[in-house]
Amino acid sequence: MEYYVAPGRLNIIGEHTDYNDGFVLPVAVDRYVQVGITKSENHLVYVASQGFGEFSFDPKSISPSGSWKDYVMGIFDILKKEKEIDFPGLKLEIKSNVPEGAGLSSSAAIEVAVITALNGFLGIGLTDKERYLLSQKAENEFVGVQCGIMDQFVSVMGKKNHAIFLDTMTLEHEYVPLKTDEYTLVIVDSKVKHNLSDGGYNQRKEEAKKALEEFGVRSYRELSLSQLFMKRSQVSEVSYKRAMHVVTENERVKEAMDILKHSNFENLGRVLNQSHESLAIEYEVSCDEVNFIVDTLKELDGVTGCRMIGGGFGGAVLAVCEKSKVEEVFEKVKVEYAKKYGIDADTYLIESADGARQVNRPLI
Ligand code: GAF
Repeated sequence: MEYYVAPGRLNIIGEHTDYNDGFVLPVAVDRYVQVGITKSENHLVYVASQGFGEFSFDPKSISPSGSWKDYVMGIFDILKKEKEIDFPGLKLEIKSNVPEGAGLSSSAAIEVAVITALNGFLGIGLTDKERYLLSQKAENEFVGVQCGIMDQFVSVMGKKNHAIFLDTMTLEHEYVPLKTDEYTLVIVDSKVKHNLSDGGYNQRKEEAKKALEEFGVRSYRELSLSQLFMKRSQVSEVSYKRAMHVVTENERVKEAMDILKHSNFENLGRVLNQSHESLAIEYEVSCDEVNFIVDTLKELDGVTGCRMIGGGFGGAVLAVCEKSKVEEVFEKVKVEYAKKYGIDADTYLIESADGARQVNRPLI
């Protein structure tokens, strides 16, 4: 059996900008989806997944199931359609230690791990760019979530000890060294996921597109803050708010990159706080539980700032925290959250990692 891994990702800043021609600043993290791959004895593909059970399918006739299996089958489907791959029977053994729903993009990690395994094992010869673009296409077309390119991009292109500044319009990118000094990035998972999540995501995408039409521009790159103010009375309230988030979030991504390059890591906290406010008030993708965690963290000694991460409507919060205070902060936020909502929040310390690759022996 050959083994391949793809990392989850943490987005430092640039939320809901990747499908709006914007900027993002993600990091690949040391949590992986691992795919073991070998030939099967017949023409079927057998998938065994720790935690999710087993299933099999005929790669000649694939259709969506409406479940997590679509992240796997979607990759076969897109490779068949776009690269005319005639798959032999295969056995895939999938394991993951990327926490689900914690804003670390476990779904993109499955897609990228599967495409990297198929590419390596069958010698398909895909470039890095093809791996992330085809993974995104599988999610858009087969899974039916209209996600941007960020998650798949960083799962393929990640680099240990670096964040990636990515222009999602041109795909130009720059690796920015992550020097956190006495600070670190931590995650608190609210463990709530409101029903809106996928539908709400697609709806925000539509609203952001409609806002562009109302402002009379083709891309958010043509819209400045002063134009936003000037045209305020000519557009709907929703369009104004969505555009306000996208335009200001892009500025915050540039500021965050500057902080990573030139100043103290602790200053990142201030920009994260601003991002959260914008996501909660202008883009309206947060929820009570996540806002509570943000408000609680902000009051704790050792935290310089925090914000919701990922698609929203639940999920996790990212905070910049003094290394020496992490345990205390985790303990306090868990107690307060449990008191208020009766939920035991999960907490994670984050380390950066390299992008998807073959490994000599299983990591998980
Ligand atoms: C999800 C999507 F998959 C990303 O493409 C991105 O839009 C993110 O939500 C919000 O920034 O993770």
